[in-house]
Amino acid sequence: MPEPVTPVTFPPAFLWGAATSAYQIEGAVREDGRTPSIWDTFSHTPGKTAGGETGDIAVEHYHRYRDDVALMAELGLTAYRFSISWSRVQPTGRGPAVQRGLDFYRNLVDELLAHGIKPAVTLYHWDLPQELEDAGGWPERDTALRFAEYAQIVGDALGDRVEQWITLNEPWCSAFLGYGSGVHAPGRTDPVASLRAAHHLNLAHGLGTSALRATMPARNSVAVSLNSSVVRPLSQDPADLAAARRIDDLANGVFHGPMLHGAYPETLLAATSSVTDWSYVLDGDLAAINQPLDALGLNYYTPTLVSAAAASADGPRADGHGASSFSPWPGADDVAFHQTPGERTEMGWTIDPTGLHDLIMRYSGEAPGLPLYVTENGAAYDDKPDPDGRVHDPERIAYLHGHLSAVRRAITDGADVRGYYLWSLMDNFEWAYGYGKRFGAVYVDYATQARTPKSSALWYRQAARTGTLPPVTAAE
Ligand code: IFM
Repeated sequence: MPEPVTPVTFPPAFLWGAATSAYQIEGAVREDGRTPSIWDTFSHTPGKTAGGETGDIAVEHYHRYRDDVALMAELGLTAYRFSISWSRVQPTGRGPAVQRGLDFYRNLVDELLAHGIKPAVTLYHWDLPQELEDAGGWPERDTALRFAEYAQIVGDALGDRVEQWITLNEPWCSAFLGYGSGVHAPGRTDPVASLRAAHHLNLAHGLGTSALRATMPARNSVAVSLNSSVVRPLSQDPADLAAARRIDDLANGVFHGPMLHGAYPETLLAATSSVTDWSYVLDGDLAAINQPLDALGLNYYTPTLVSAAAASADGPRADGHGASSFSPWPGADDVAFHQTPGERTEMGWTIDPTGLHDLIMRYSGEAPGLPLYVTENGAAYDDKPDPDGRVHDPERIAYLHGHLSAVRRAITDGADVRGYYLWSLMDNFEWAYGYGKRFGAVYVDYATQARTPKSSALWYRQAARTGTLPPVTAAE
Protein backbone atom coordinates (compact mmCIF):
# COMPACT_ATOMS: atom_id res chain seq x y z
CA MET A 1 0.00 0.00 0.00
CA PRO A 2 1.33 3.50 -0.80
CA GLU A 3 2.19 5.65 2.21
CA PRO A 4 -0.66 8.07 3.06
CA VAL A 5 0.39 11.60 2.04
CA THR A 6 0.50 14.07 4.93
CA PRO A 7 -1.69 17.07 4.08
CA VAL A 8 0.18 20.35 3.69
CA THR A 9 -1.85 22.75 5.81
CA PHE A 10 -1.19 26.43 6.53
CA PRO A 11 -1.97 28.56 9.59
CA PRO A 12 -5.51 30.03 9.47
CA ALA A 13 -4.35 33.66 9.09
CA PHE A 14 -1.99 32.85 6.19
CA LEU A 15 -2.61 35.20 3.25
CA TRP A 16 -3.30 33.65 -0.15
CA GLY A 17 -2.44 36.37 -2.58
CA ALA A 18 -1.52 37.16 -6.14
CA ALA A 19 0.69 39.97 -7.42
CA THR A 20 0.95 42.27 -10.43
CA SER A 21 2.61 45.57 -11.29
CA ALA A 22 1.30 48.74 -12.89
CA TYR A 23 3.20 48.84 -16.18
CA GLN A 24 2.68 45.14 -16.76
CA ILE A 25 -1.12 45.26 -16.59
CA GLU A 26 -2.65 48.73 -16.62
CA GLY A 27 -2.32 50.00 -20.20
CA ALA A 28 -3.99 53.44 -20.60
CA VAL A 29 -0.55 54.98 -20.69
CA ARG A 30 -1.68 58.32 -22.06
CA GLU A 31 -4.86 58.72 -20.03
CA ASP A 32 -5.85 61.00 -17.18
CA GLY A 33 -2.62 62.94 -17.03
CA ARG A 34 -0.16 60.03 -16.96
CA THR A 35 3.21 60.85 -18.53
CA PRO A 36 5.84 58.43 -19.84
CA SER A 37 7.93 56.36 -17.49
CA ILE A 38 11.30 54.86 -18.37
CA TRP A 39 9.52 51.68 -19.43
CA ASP A 40 7.38 53.58 -21.98
CA THR A 41 10.53 55.07 -23.45
CA PHE A 42 12.49 51.81 -23.36
CA SER A 43 9.77 49.61 -24.82
CA HIS A 44 9.23 52.12 -27.63
CA THR A 45 12.94 52.05 -28.47
CA PRO A 46 13.54 49.63 -31.37
CA GLY A 47 15.24 46.39 -30.35
CA LYS A 48 14.67 46.66 -26.62
CA THR A 49 11.72 44.28 -26.18
CA ALA A 50 10.71 41.09 -27.99
CA GLY A 51 8.78 42.02 -31.11
CA GLY A 52 8.87 45.68 -30.08
CA GLU A 53 6.03 45.00 -27.63
CA THR A 54 5.03 47.69 -25.15
CA GLY A 55 2.75 48.17 -22.17
CA ASP A 56 0.58 50.69 -24.04
CA ILE A 57 -2.46 48.45 -23.80
CA ALA A 58 -1.18 45.59 -21.64
CA VAL A 59 -4.27 43.83 -20.25
CA GLU A 60 -6.34 47.01 -19.91
CA HIS A 61 -6.57 46.64 -16.16
CA TYR A 62 -6.97 50.42 -15.82
CA HIS A 63 -10.41 50.05 -17.38
CA ARG A 64 -11.23 46.52 -16.31
CA TYR A 65 -10.17 46.65 -12.67
CA ARG A 66 -13.68 46.09 -11.33
CA ASP A 67 -14.08 42.85 -13.28
CA ASP A 68 -10.55 41.86 -12.33
CA VAL A 69 -11.29 42.33 -8.63
CA ALA A 70 -14.50 40.31 -9.01
CA LEU A 71 -12.41 37.56 -10.60
CA MET A 72 -9.91 37.68 -7.73
CA ALA A 73 -12.79 37.22 -5.30
CA GLU A 74 -14.12 34.27 -7.32
CA LEU A 75 -10.66 32.77 -7.15
CA GLY A 76 -10.69 32.98 -3.36
CA LEU A 77 -7.76 35.39 -3.04
CA THR A 78 -7.45 36.95 0.39
CA ALA A 79 -4.75 39.45 -0.62
CA TYR A 80 -3.67 41.31 -3.75
CA ARG A 81 -0.34 43.02 -4.27
CA PHE A 82 -0.19 45.70 -6.96
CA SER A 83 2.03 48.68 -7.70
CA ILE A 84 1.33 52.35 -8.18
CA SER A 85 2.43 54.04 -11.39
CA TRP A 86 4.43 57.04 -10.17
CA SER A 87 3.84 58.74 -13.56
CA ARG A 88 0.10 58.47 -13.03
CA VAL A 89 -0.02 60.14 -9.65
CA GLN A 90 2.89 62.60 -9.91
CA PRO A 91 3.55 62.88 -13.65
CA THR A 92 6.84 64.71 -13.67
CA GLY A 93 8.12 62.93 -10.58
CA ARG A 94 7.95 66.15 -8.61
CA GLY A 95 5.36 68.69 -7.53
CA PRO A 96 1.66 68.27 -6.94
CA ALA A 97 -0.23 65.02 -7.38
CA VAL A 98 -2.83 64.39 -10.06
CA GLN A 99 -6.12 63.63 -8.36
CA ARG A 100 -7.41 61.39 -11.18
CA GLY A 101 -4.40 59.16 -10.80
CA LEU A 102 -4.88 58.85 -7.06
CA ASP A 103 -8.60 58.25 -7.57
CA PHE A 104 -7.89 55.22 -9.75
CA TYR A 105 -5.92 53.56 -6.95
CA ARG A 106 -8.40 54.63 -4.28
CA ASN A 107 -11.23 53.08 -6.29
CA LEU A 108 -9.21 49.92 -6.83
CA VAL A 109 -8.50 49.66 -3.10
CA ASP A 110 -12.14 50.26 -2.21
CA GLU A 111 -13.20 47.56 -4.65
CA LEU A 112 -10.72 45.13 -3.10
CA LEU A 113 -11.87 45.92 0.42
CA ALA A 114 -15.51 45.54 -0.61
CA HIS A 115 -14.64 42.01 -1.77
CA GLY A 116 -12.77 41.18 1.44
CA ILE A 117 -9.35 41.22 -0.27
CA LYS A 118 -6.42 42.84 1.57
CA PRO A 119 -4.56 45.31 -0.63
CA ALA A 120 -0.76 45.42 -0.50
CA VAL A 121 0.67 48.47 -2.25
CA THR A 122 4.11 48.53 -3.85
CA LEU A 123 5.24 52.11 -4.44
CA TYR A 124 7.91 51.40 -7.02
CA HIS A 125 7.98 48.50 -9.46
CA TRP A 126 10.58 49.78 -11.94
CA ASP A 127 8.65 52.55 -13.75
CA LEU A 128 10.50 55.77 -12.95
CA PRO A 129 8.93 58.91 -14.46
CA GLN A 130 10.99 59.68 -17.57
CA GLU A 131 11.61 63.26 -16.42
CA LEU A 132 13.48 61.95 -13.39
CA GLU A 133 15.61 59.72 -15.60
CA ASP A 134 16.32 62.73 -17.81
CA ALA A 135 17.57 64.49 -14.69
CA GLY A 136 19.97 61.61 -14.00
CA GLY A 137 17.74 58.78 -12.71
CA TRP A 138 18.63 56.47 -9.84
CA PRO A 139 22.38 57.13 -10.03
CA GLU A 140 21.54 60.64 -8.76
CA ARG A 141 20.74 61.35 -5.13
CA ASP A 142 17.85 63.67 -5.94
CA THR A 143 15.79 60.72 -7.23
CA ALA A 144 15.73 59.29 -3.70
CA LEU A 145 14.48 62.62 -2.34
CA ARG A 146 11.79 62.73 -5.01
CA PHE A 147 10.76 59.18 -4.07
CA ALA A 148 10.25 60.23 -0.45
CA GLU A 149 7.95 63.03 -1.60
CA TYR A 150 6.02 60.60 -3.79
CA ALA A 151 5.75 58.11 -0.91
CA GLN A 152 4.22 60.81 1.23
CA ILE A 153 1.67 61.68 -1.46
CA VAL A 154 0.55 58.08 -1.84
CA GLY A 155 0.68 57.43 1.92
CA ASP A 156 -1.55 60.46 2.48
CA ALA A 157 -4.03 59.31 -0.14
CA LEU A 158 -4.28 55.61 0.75
CA GLY A 159 -2.83 55.20 4.23
CA ASP A 160 -6.28 55.25 5.80
CA ARG A 161 -7.34 52.11 3.90
CA VAL A 162 -4.21 50.16 2.93
CA GLU A 163 -2.36 48.44 5.76
CA GLN A 164 0.41 46.69 3.83
CA TRP A 165 3.06 48.81 2.13
CA ILE A 166 6.13 47.88 0.15
CA THR A 167 8.57 50.62 -0.78
CA LEU A 168 10.50 49.01 -3.67
CA ASN A 169 10.12 45.87 -5.71
CA GLU A 170 13.38 44.08 -6.54
CA PRO A 171 15.77 47.03 -6.39
CA TRP A 172 18.45 44.68 -7.75
CA CYS A 173 16.69 44.67 -11.13
CA SER A 174 16.27 48.46 -11.13
CA ALA A 175 19.95 49.04 -10.39
CA PHE A 176 21.79 46.25 -12.15
CA LEU A 177 19.54 45.32 -15.09
CA GLY A 178 18.54 48.95 -15.61
CA TYR A 179 21.98 50.59 -15.36
CA GLY A 180 24.42 47.64 -15.61
CA SER A 181 23.48 45.08 -18.25
CA GLY A 182 20.91 47.42 -19.81
CA VAL A 183 18.31 44.71 -20.47
CA HIS A 184 15.77 46.72 -18.47
CA ALA A 185 14.83 50.40 -18.66
CA PRO A 186 16.48 52.82 -18.87
CA GLY A 187 18.94 50.53 -20.67
CA ARG A 188 22.20 52.04 -19.46
CA THR A 189 25.36 49.93 -19.30
CA ASP A 190 27.59 51.63 -16.77
CA PRO A 191 28.87 49.67 -13.76
CA VAL A 192 29.48 52.79 -11.68
CA ALA A 193 25.98 54.06 -12.40
CA SER A 194 24.55 50.68 -11.34
CA LEU A 195 26.23 50.85 -7.92
CA ARG A 196 25.25 54.49 -7.48
CA ALA A 197 21.69 53.48 -8.39
CA ALA A 198 21.76 50.69 -5.81
CA HIS A 199 22.76 53.16 -3.09
CA HIS A 200 20.12 55.70 -4.06
CA LEU A 201 17.45 53.00 -4.22
CA ASN A 202 18.47 52.05 -0.69
CA LEU A 203 18.22 55.67 0.33
CA ALA A 204 14.82 55.95 -1.35
CA HIS A 205 13.66 52.94 0.62
CA GLY A 206 14.81 54.48 3.91
CA LEU A 207 13.48 57.98 3.23
CA GLY A 208 10.28 56.55 1.77
CA THR A 209 9.74 54.39 4.84
CA SER A 210 10.13 57.44 7.09
CA ALA A 211 7.79 59.48 4.88
CA LEU A 212 5.13 56.76 4.98
CA ARG A 213 5.43 56.48 8.75
CA ALA A 214 5.07 60.23 9.15
CA THR A 215 1.81 60.29 7.23
CA MET A 216 0.10 56.97 7.95
CA PRO A 217 -1.58 55.35 10.94
CA ALA A 218 0.92 53.44 13.10
CA ARG A 219 -0.93 50.15 12.52
CA ASN A 220 0.23 50.01 8.90
CA SER A 221 3.08 47.73 7.96
CA VAL A 222 6.04 48.90 5.84
CA ALA A 223 8.26 46.40 4.03
CA VAL A 224 10.47 46.04 0.97
CA SER A 225 10.41 43.21 -1.60
CA LEU A 226 13.86 41.87 -2.41
CA ASN A 227 14.63 39.34 -5.12
CA SER A 228 17.37 38.00 -2.94
CA SER A 229 19.27 35.31 -4.76
CA VAL A 230 19.96 31.90 -3.36
CA VAL A 231 23.58 31.76 -4.49
CA ARG A 232 25.17 28.32 -4.52
CA PRO A 233 28.81 27.52 -5.27
CA LEU A 234 29.48 24.87 -7.93
CA SER A 235 31.89 23.14 -5.55
CA GLN A 236 33.44 23.59 -2.14
CA ASP A 237 36.67 24.74 -3.77
CA PRO A 238 37.74 27.99 -2.02
CA ALA A 239 37.71 29.85 -5.36
CA ASP A 240 34.10 28.81 -6.00
CA LEU A 241 33.12 29.72 -2.44
CA ALA A 242 34.69 33.15 -2.95
CA ALA A 243 32.76 33.56 -6.22
CA ALA A 244 29.52 32.71 -4.42
CA ARG A 245 30.33 35.21 -1.66
CA ARG A 246 30.95 37.91 -4.29
CA ILE A 247 27.65 37.33 -6.03
CA ASP A 248 25.81 37.05 -2.73
CA ASP A 249 27.12 40.51 -1.79
CA LEU A 250 26.13 41.99 -5.16
CA ALA A 251 22.71 40.35 -5.20
CA ASN A 252 21.76 40.50 -1.54
CA GLY A 253 24.15 42.22 0.84
CA VAL A 254 24.15 45.39 -1.22
CA PHE A 255 20.49 45.83 -0.22
CA HIS A 256 19.90 43.93 3.00
CA GLY A 257 23.23 45.14 4.44
CA PRO A 258 22.19 48.79 4.76
CA MET A 259 18.46 48.10 5.07
CA LEU A 260 18.63 45.51 7.84
CA HIS A 261 22.04 46.08 9.42
CA GLY A 262 22.93 49.70 8.63
CA ALA A 263 26.12 48.90 6.68
CA TYR A 264 27.37 47.68 3.32
CA PRO A 265 29.26 44.39 3.67
CA GLU A 266 33.02 44.99 3.95
CA THR A 267 33.53 42.22 1.39
CA LEU A 268 31.30 44.10 -1.11
CA LEU A 269 33.20 47.36 -0.62
CA ALA A 270 36.51 45.56 -1.11
CA ALA A 271 35.37 43.59 -4.19
CA THR A 272 34.01 46.69 -5.94
CA SER A 273 36.85 49.06 -5.00
CA SER A 274 38.27 48.98 -8.52
CA VAL A 275 34.85 50.04 -9.88
CA THR A 276 33.76 52.73 -7.44
CA ASP A 277 34.94 54.52 -4.31
CA TRP A 278 31.41 54.69 -2.82
CA SER A 279 31.93 58.41 -2.15
CA TYR A 280 28.22 58.99 -2.87
CA VAL A 281 27.40 57.32 0.46
CA LEU A 282 27.14 60.47 2.55
CA ASP A 283 27.20 60.85 6.33
CA GLY A 284 23.85 59.89 7.73
CA ASP A 285 22.75 57.84 4.70
CA LEU A 286 23.20 54.46 6.34
CA ALA A 287 21.16 55.52 9.36
CA ALA A 288 18.48 56.90 7.06
CA ILE A 289 18.33 53.60 5.16
CA ASN A 290 18.35 51.38 8.24
CA GLN A 291 14.72 52.02 9.26
CA PRO A 292 13.02 49.43 11.42
CA LEU A 293 10.65 47.47 9.18
CA ASP A 294 7.41 45.67 9.95
CA ALA A 295 7.91 42.84 7.47
CA LEU A 296 10.18 41.66 4.68
CA GLY A 297 9.04 40.55 1.24
CA LEU A 298 10.98 37.83 -0.58
CA ASN A 299 10.60 37.15 -4.31
CA TYR A 300 11.91 33.80 -5.49
CA TYR A 301 12.02 31.96 -8.80
CA THR A 302 15.23 29.92 -9.13
CA PRO A 303 18.63 29.56 -7.47
CA THR A 304 21.90 30.94 -8.85
CA LEU A 305 24.84 28.58 -9.35
CA VAL A 306 28.32 30.09 -9.68
CA SER A 307 31.98 29.23 -9.84
CA ALA A 308 35.27 31.00 -10.30
CA ALA A 309 36.21 31.49 -13.95
CA ALA A 310 38.71 33.22 -16.12
CA ALA A 311 37.62 36.74 -17.05
CA SER A 312 35.42 36.74 -20.14
CA ALA A 313 34.78 40.10 -21.69
CA ASP A 314 31.99 39.25 -24.09
CA GLY A 315 29.28 36.76 -24.85
CA PRO A 316 25.92 36.42 -23.14
CA ARG A 317 25.90 35.60 -19.45
CA ALA A 318 24.07 32.47 -18.31
CA ASP A 319 22.72 34.12 -15.18
CA GLY A 320 19.08 33.98 -16.24
CA HIS A 321 18.69 37.75 -16.51
CA GLY A 322 18.56 38.19 -20.25
CA ALA A 323 21.22 38.30 -22.92
CA SER A 324 23.61 41.23 -22.82
CA SER A 325 27.30 41.51 -23.34
CA PHE A 326 27.33 43.95 -20.42
CA SER A 327 27.41 42.43 -16.98
CA PRO A 328 24.89 43.21 -14.26
CA TRP A 329 27.56 42.12 -11.73
CA PRO A 330 30.10 44.96 -11.33
CA GLY A 331 33.55 43.80 -10.32
CA ALA A 332 32.69 40.13 -10.84
CA ASP A 333 33.89 39.42 -14.37
CA ASP A 334 35.82 36.43 -13.06
CA VAL A 335 32.67 34.67 -11.86
CA ALA A 336 30.99 32.10 -14.11
CA PHE A 337 27.25 31.39 -13.98
CA HIS A 338 25.90 27.88 -14.50
CA GLN A 339 22.50 26.41 -15.14
CA THR A 340 21.24 24.54 -12.07
CA PRO A 341 20.39 21.01 -13.24
CA GLY A 342 16.74 20.03 -13.39
CA GLU A 343 13.51 20.85 -15.19
CA ARG A 344 13.03 24.41 -16.34
CA THR A 345 10.15 26.77 -16.88
CA GLU A 346 9.54 28.65 -20.12
CA MET A 347 11.94 31.34 -18.87
CA GLY A 348 14.70 28.73 -18.79
CA TRP A 349 14.75 28.99 -15.00
CA THR A 350 15.40 25.74 -13.15
CA ILE A 351 12.60 24.64 -10.84
CA ASP A 352 14.00 24.17 -7.35
CA PRO A 353 11.70 24.67 -4.37
CA THR A 354 14.56 23.91 -1.96
CA GLY A 355 15.86 27.36 -2.91
CA LEU A 356 12.73 28.98 -1.53
CA HIS A 357 13.07 27.09 1.74
CA ASP A 358 16.74 28.10 1.97
CA LEU A 359 15.92 31.73 1.20
CA ILE A 360 13.24 31.93 3.87
CA MET A 361 15.46 30.28 6.46
CA ARG A 362 18.31 32.60 5.61
CA TYR A 363 16.20 35.71 6.11
CA SER A 364 14.65 34.30 9.26
CA GLY A 365 18.19 34.43 10.58
CA GLU A 366 19.16 37.68 8.87
CA ALA A 367 16.12 39.51 10.27
CA PRO A 368 15.07 37.68 13.42
CA GLY A 369 11.54 38.49 14.54
CA LEU A 370 10.55 40.14 11.25
CA PRO A 371 7.44 38.62 9.66
CA LEU A 372 8.19 37.36 6.14
CA TYR A 373 5.99 37.26 3.06
CA VAL A 374 6.73 35.53 -0.21
CA THR A 375 5.76 38.54 -2.31
CA GLU A 376 6.40 36.79 -5.66
CA ASN A 377 6.79 33.22 -6.83
CA GLY A 378 5.53 31.58 -9.98
CA ALA A 379 6.36 30.18 -13.37
CA ALA A 380 5.92 30.98 -17.07
CA TYR A 381 4.63 28.25 -19.37
CA ASP A 382 3.46 28.20 -22.95
CA ASP A 383 -0.21 27.96 -22.00
CA LYS A 384 -2.87 27.60 -24.67
CA PRO A 385 -6.61 27.06 -24.51
CA ASP A 386 -7.85 23.59 -25.49
CA PRO A 387 -10.66 23.23 -28.09
CA ASP A 388 -13.22 23.76 -25.31
CA GLY A 389 -11.54 27.00 -24.29
CA ARG A 390 -10.11 25.59 -21.05
CA VAL A 391 -6.49 26.19 -20.13
CA HIS A 392 -4.74 23.27 -18.47
CA ASP A 393 -1.42 24.05 -16.83
CA PRO A 394 -0.43 21.02 -14.76
CA GLU A 395 3.22 22.16 -14.75
CA ARG A 396 2.25 25.36 -12.94
CA ILE A 397 0.19 23.40 -10.42
CA ALA A 398 3.21 21.20 -9.73
CA TYR A 399 5.41 24.31 -9.43
CA LEU A 400 3.02 25.94 -6.96
CA HIS A 401 2.59 22.74 -4.97
CA GLY A 402 6.35 22.32 -4.69
CA HIS A 403 7.02 25.90 -3.67
CA LEU A 404 4.12 26.22 -1.26
CA SER A 405 5.23 22.95 0.35
CA ALA A 406 8.67 24.53 0.76
CA VAL A 407 7.06 27.54 2.45
CA ARG A 408 5.21 25.21 4.79
CA ARG A 409 8.44 23.38 5.63
CA ALA A 410 10.06 26.70 6.47
CA ILE A 411 7.16 27.55 8.79
CA THR A 412 7.58 24.17 10.47
CA ASP A 413 11.28 24.94 10.81
CA GLY A 414 10.43 28.12 12.72
CA ALA A 415 10.12 30.82 10.04
CA ASP A 416 7.37 33.40 10.52
CA VAL A 417 5.92 33.40 7.00
CA ARG A 418 2.58 35.20 6.93
CA GLY A 419 1.55 34.95 3.30
CA TYR A 420 2.27 34.04 -0.30
CA TYR A 421 1.64 36.09 -3.44
CA LEU A 422 1.58 34.08 -6.61
CA TRP A 423 3.22 35.80 -9.58
CA SER A 424 1.09 36.58 -11.37
CA LEU A 425 -2.65 37.03 -11.15
CA MET A 426 -2.94 37.05 -14.93
CA ASP A 427 -0.76 36.90 -18.03
CA ASN A 428 0.87 40.25 -18.69
CA PHE A 429 3.74 42.23 -20.19
CA GLU A 430 6.90 40.38 -19.16
CA TRP A 431 9.26 43.33 -19.64
CA ALA A 432 11.96 42.71 -22.30
CA TYR A 433 10.25 39.40 -23.20
CA GLY A 434 7.05 41.18 -24.16
CA TYR A 435 3.87 39.09 -24.04
CA GLY A 436 5.59 35.83 -24.99
CA LYS A 437 6.02 34.57 -21.43
CA ARG A 438 2.81 33.77 -19.60
CA PHE A 439 3.12 33.85 -15.81
CA GLY A 440 -0.60 34.20 -15.06
CA ALA A 441 -2.88 31.91 -13.11
CA VAL A 442 -5.49 33.52 -15.35
CA TYR A 443 -5.05 33.23 -19.12
CA VAL A 444 -5.49 36.44 -21.11
CA ASP A 445 -6.43 36.34 -24.77
CA TYR A 446 -4.56 39.45 -25.87
CA ALA A 447 -6.77 39.91 -28.94
CA THR A 448 -10.02 40.12 -26.97
CA GLN A 449 -8.73 40.71 -23.42
CA ALA A 450 -10.94 37.81 -22.29
CA ARG A 451 -9.76 36.32 -18.99
CA THR A 452 -9.92 32.53 -18.40
CA PRO A 453 -8.77 31.02 -15.11
CA LYS A 454 -6.23 28.28 -15.83
CA SER A 455 -6.50 25.01 -13.93
CA SER A 456 -3.77 26.33 -11.60
CA ALA A 457 -6.09 29.18 -10.58
CA LEU A 458 -8.77 26.66 -9.62
CA TRP A 459 -6.18 24.59 -7.74
CA TYR A 460 -5.00 27.72 -5.91
CA ARG A 461 -8.59 28.65 -5.07
CA GLN A 462 -9.05 25.32 -3.36
CA ALA A 463 -5.83 25.87 -1.41
CA ALA A 464 -6.94 29.37 -0.37
CA ARG A 465 -10.41 28.20 0.65
CA THR A 466 -9.30 25.20 2.67
CA GLY A 467 -5.85 26.29 3.84
CA THR A 468 -4.55 22.90 2.65
CA LEU A 469 -2.79 22.18 -0.62
CA PRO A 470 -4.92 20.00 -2.87
CA PRO A 471 -3.14 17.13 -4.62
CA VAL A 472 -1.51 18.21 -7.85
CA THR A 473 -4.13 16.39 -9.88
CA ALA A 474 -7.11 18.03 -8.13
CA ALA A 475 -8.00 20.72 -10.65
CA GLU A 476 -7.26 18.76 -13.83
O1 IFM B 1 7.39 39.84 -14.09
C1 IFM B 1 8.40 39.94 -13.16
C2 IFM B 1 8.05 40.91 -12.06
O2 IFM B 1 7.72 42.17 -12.58
C3 IFM B 1 9.17 41.09 -11.09
N1 IFM B 1 9.67 39.81 -10.63
C4 IFM B 1 9.91 38.78 -11.59
C5 IFM B 1 8.71 38.61 -12.49
C6 IFM B 1 8.97 37.49 -13.53
O3 IFM B 1 10.07 37.81 -14.30
